[in-house]
Amino acid sequence: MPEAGFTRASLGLGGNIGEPVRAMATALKALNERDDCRVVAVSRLYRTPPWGKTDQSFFYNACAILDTRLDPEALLTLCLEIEREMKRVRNERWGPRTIDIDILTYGEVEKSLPSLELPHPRMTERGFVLMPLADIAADLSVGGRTVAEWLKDADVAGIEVADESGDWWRAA
Ligand code: X6L
Ligand code: MG
Ligand code: MG
Repeated sequence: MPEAGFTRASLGLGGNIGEPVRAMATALKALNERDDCRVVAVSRLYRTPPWGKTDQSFFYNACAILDTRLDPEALLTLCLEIEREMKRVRNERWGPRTIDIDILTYGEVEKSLPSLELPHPRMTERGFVLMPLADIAADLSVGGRTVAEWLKDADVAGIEVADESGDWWRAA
């Protein structure tokens, strides 16, 4: 249970150009250093084949559990700010990126705004999200099933563990 005033959220992180692992680690440290956010758990690090637009490099992906006092919109703004500080450039849709930080879930909130849909509408189809998320939140309920249940039906072909430890982000 998060401390009073905090809501437990889950994040998906990924990247496939430059130094994506360092970028993901830097993002997690930036979140953890804030008074209004605490990184509670981080998954193993995964190397994953590109989805959607498949003619690009493999990605690194991971997930994190974050306790935060920010509301969903403020958390989204913060994630986009961190992406921008890390020089993310938004070129083609689904194309290569230095870093991507997605809010997957925010407490039990279900909402649909043009800028933010919770839970993330496609998280339950994506092996590169479900596999890391199952490391740290297998029993989390999303759309009526747990993360572990969604993972059983997901395509995880080609996904490999790149770092077995949950603290790869502290050293990077
Ligand atoms: C048909 C059409 C089937 C589109 C799938 C899937 C589109 C995923 C976009 C899709 C479709 C996405 C990552 C990625 C992207 C990532 C890996 C996306 C957005 N982000 N592949 N592809 N990891 N492995 O973080 O997720 S682009
Ligand atoms: Mg994404
Ligand atoms: Mg994104």
